[in-house]
Amino acid sequence: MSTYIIGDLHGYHQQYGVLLQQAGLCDEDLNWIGGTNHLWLIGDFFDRGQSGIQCVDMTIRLQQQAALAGGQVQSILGNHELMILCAYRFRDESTSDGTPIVDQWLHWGGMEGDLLAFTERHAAWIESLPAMALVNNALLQHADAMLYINYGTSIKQVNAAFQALMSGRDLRKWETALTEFGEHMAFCGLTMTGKQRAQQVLKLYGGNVLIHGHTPIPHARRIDPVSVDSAWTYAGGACINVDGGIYMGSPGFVYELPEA
Ligand SMILES: [Mn+2]
Repeated sequence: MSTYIIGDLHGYHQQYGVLLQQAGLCDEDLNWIGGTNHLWLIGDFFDRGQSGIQCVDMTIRLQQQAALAGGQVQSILGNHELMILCAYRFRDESTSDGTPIVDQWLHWGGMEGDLLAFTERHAAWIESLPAMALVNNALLQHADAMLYINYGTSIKQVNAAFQALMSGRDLRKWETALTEFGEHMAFCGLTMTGKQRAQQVLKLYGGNVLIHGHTPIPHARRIDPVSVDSAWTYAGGACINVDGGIYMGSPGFVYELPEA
């Protein structure tokens, strides 16, 4: 049994299908042939590209097929899932500075077609996603940001706090969380500072390596997206970025997580 991780899809379902076939997890009709293998998505299915809903629908279908085969498909919550859910739940309301929620979401890269196709089923699926998970002694979280510490000091607490936030209707709390998710590259910057932050997070939540998406590797490394076809290990080996930057033109990749 192997565990695979796919990074931020941002509405590129065709590239998602290509990656699943390349990894031997799906056939050409995009049915699960991955047997008992495990697949994790790191979040950010929506926005920028046109087909966020298709990315999620494919994932839900694969979850059902994989479960029948004794495998698993799971996902971490990304900030763009929180954004579209916010646009769906609060579509007639405005941000604290008076911007209509839907306008704000469009500004963040929202695609109108996704919101039109969004149903209560998609909302329930997003609300069930964990913000963090420990898999093979690797800590999986969507963002290279420090916000998780504001939600709890254990993975269980953080996941419960995000689930409470998403089932609640306090728009100001959603705004706070989305603002906090705006942080990127908390584990980069000055090498020692970034590495120390990553080690702090790992010490708190467990795991010997922190795996995240959220910041496209071509952006973080200032390299050509077309050349990005593998994960980026940095901060002295403490962090692995799995966001290839598919929406920027990277072919993307599937990261195989070593066994613990
Ligand atoms: Mn993100």
